[in-house]
This record gives sequence, C-alpha cells and structure tokens, in this order.
Amino acid sequence: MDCIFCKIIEGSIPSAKVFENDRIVAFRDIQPAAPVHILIIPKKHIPTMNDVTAEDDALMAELFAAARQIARELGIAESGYRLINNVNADGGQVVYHLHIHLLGGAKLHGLNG
Ligand code: DGP
Repeated sequence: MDCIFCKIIEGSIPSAKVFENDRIVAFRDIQPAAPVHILIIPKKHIPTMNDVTAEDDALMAELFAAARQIARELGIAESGYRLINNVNADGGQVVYHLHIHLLGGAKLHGLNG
C-alpha cells in the first residue's frame, strides 16, 4: 500500500517515535508548526475521519488517551495544547491515513486562541 504513514508504522521510513503500542504509534511531525508537534495515528489504515465506524470506537478513545499521556510526558499538559484532525481537501488533509496533530510548547494563535 502506498501510504507514507503505513511505511512509518512498518519501519521502512524512519521517524522520531514518542509512543507506541499494538494499535497506535506517535511520532514527531517532519514539518513542525509548533515547538511540540506530534502525530498520533492508528496502526489500522483508516484514510480519513469519514471512514471511522462504530467498530473503531475503542481505537478512537485510545488515540485521545495517547494524546493525553504524550502531552503529560512532554510537559505541556498544564500549559496547554491543541488537537487537530484535518479531513479531506478543504480541511487541509495531505496524508490520507487518519492522524491527530498534537501541538503545543508555545501560546498558539488562531481558532479562538
Ligand atoms: P495533514 O495536512 O493533516 O494531512 O498533515 C500531514 C502531516 O504529516 C504534515 O504536518 C507533515 C507530516 N508528514 C508528512 N510526511 C511525513 C513524514 O514522512 N514523516 C513525518 N514525521 N511527518 C510527515
């Protein structure tokens, strides 16, 4: 499958991983938009949020649990952070493997900030 994030999961493309278990991996974004910029992804190839089904409920909850844990471990839980999921063209999605951006480490502006 020609998916860059699947290649990161299988290890054929290197990444700076900060979290991994049997279902999820998280790694540093190659084009950081903030001092802390982590991508949290399911190992299951789900192209977009539109493709999530009820059978993925536990997996989605686990993605957010991983986000909370990573934010704590990287020391930004209390100062604050932002979670973003871009969907399709108008949402700015570039990589079609579901991912949550975890951004923090500085005061973020825009989107009511
Ligand atoms: P989005 O626009 O939401 O699809 O975000 C895709 C993000 O993926 C973007 O911030 C850059 C990042 N990215 C793309 N290719 C790679 C890669 O090979 N390695 C890493 N670490 N990040 C990547």
